[in-house]
Amino acid sequence: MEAATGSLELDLEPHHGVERLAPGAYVLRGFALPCSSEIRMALDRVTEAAPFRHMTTPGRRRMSVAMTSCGAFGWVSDQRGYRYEPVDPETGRPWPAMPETILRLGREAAASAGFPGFEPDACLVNRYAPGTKLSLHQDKDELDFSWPIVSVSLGVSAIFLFGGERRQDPVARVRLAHGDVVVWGGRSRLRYHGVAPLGDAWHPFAGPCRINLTLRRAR
Ligand code: MD3
Ligand code: FE
Repeated sequence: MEAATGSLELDLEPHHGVERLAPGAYVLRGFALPCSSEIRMALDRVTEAAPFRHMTTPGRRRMSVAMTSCGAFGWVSDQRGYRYEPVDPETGRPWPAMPETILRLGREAAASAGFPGFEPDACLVNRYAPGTKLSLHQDKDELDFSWPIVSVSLGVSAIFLFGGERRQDPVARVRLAHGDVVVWGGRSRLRYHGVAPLGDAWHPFAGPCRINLTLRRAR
């Protein structure tokens, strides 16, 4: 600190370390903790307007993850395929707006990982009950892969499966706990990933469930 020259360092917020998982993939442990109760209330408003539902894959399989969305676009899967839509097919209404607290978290996490200017227009909300898993897949329904995806883990911890660029590549296992934020960009943006079956546990945020938010630039 340089009190005499007036160059004071501002250090009001606790400092979060940014841990690199892989080129372009950064874990911000606990980054969402300061706003978790605001997110909890915001999610109640989102799921009141656009309730969680189990979508169907193009191969007619029911997904075990319950999903909804907020923002200008929501992610939809049905027999016709995967895509982003401005209207929720269940309610016939536009998806609920992205809550300001979630939008701000997404911008700040992306900037902290070296992606300034990220303005998500879609937030997919995934809910995992005990035993729910998400099979290995790539996220490629977005227009521009130069934008990262920001994921926010809430509630019960999960083992995240982080593969490579090909489905058969080896898979690393990473535990993601309540409040952890991961930014997936650059060379990691198109890597295969999934979630191992959720264990039986309890967390005050969502009881037996894990909630994951993924903030995306869809268009
Ligand atoms: C790595 N969700 O919604 S978030 C999904 O925990 C999804 O609900 C998981 O995969 C979940 O599509 C994982 C972490 C994540 C999200 C996007 C990625 C990891 C990623 C894109 C590229 C590489
Ligand atoms: Fe994904």
